[in-house]
Amino acid sequence: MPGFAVSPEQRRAFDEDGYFVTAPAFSEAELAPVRSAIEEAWAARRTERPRAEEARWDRLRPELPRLHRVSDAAAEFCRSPVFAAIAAACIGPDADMMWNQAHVKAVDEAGLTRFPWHQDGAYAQMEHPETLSCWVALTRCDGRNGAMVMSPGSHTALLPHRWDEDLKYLACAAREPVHQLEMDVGQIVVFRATTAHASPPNRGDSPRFGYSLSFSLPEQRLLPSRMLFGDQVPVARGGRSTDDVMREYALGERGAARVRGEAIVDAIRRRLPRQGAAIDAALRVHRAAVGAGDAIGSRRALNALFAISEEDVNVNGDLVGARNDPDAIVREYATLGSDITREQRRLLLLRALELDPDHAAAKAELARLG
Ligand SMILES: O=C(O)CCC(=O)C(=O)O
Repeated sequence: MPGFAVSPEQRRAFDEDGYFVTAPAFSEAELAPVRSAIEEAWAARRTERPRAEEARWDRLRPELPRLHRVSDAAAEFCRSPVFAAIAAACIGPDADMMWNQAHVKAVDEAGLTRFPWHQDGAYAQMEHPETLSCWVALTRCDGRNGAMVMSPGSHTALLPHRWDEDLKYLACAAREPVHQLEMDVGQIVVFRATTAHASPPNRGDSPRFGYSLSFSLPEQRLLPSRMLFGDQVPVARGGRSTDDVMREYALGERGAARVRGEAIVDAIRRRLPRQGAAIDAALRVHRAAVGAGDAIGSRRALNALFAISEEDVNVNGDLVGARNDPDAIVREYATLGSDITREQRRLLLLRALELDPDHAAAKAELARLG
């Protein structure tokens, strides 16, 4: 949205309350293709896991991660100048999107569409304290259909969390005061990784759609493992949107554009050492599209560039690399039935050990697996 900016009051609220809510930053028309991508991913998810317990979650409260890899609309949404402006105001002139996922709440059954109180930092604690999440309303949200509830001032420390087996989510104690948001389509709640939030069940009569994206400094690492985290999609460099920087880089402009463009490309090459050919191909397509003045083609080429990944494997309905909590992995492992292979089991345990090389239970299970 041209002219989108974070106001001084919003920036102050980010420091003092741990969050702020923007005016509508996207129109219904801008969000329509994003919502279609979510609906498509949700429909696909509902065919993936036949076991009744998992199928119930996929139907009621699916989390649909990394849509930027499968949908042009989602990829372009993630790199929107709106998020570049938020990142520039709250993180700094250089920022990456680390993670994106849609949250759907179907019409509730048995209270299962609620999210318990939690801090996103409990799932993925980053080195950089200014790490933030943007939760975008794709349907109007209020108390009836499960709008977000925030706890102002809760962001000063990471709280202890435990696994809520009923809701399959990490949960902390509720923190007073709490404030339930009412959000129109296109509004964003921007909050710190340590801001506690929750949401009640969807008691409305149609699904509620939200999209959550997290941003931090480039090449952020998880604590305590210091592993690089997430997708590292650049959204802002030198306070400018990635698409602008990459366009100037493709046009061969000298100076800052060239330095920033080269740094973006070098970082991708370092992270994906086996994908040199795919990276070169996407850059060639991008350069040709920019040269031809083809705005859609150049955006699509960047979508393809930032979707390149080392092979990640889907196990039990989620990408292995999407799991960030070694304890949760080992608990999940213990409940798995016979419908995943030995190799998939091994990959899960290896992921737990990647996150915490000293995880005793993961080590023991891996030894048992042989
Ligand atoms: O979609 C919701 O209601 C909650 C999502 C959430 O807790 C999050 O994005 O961290």
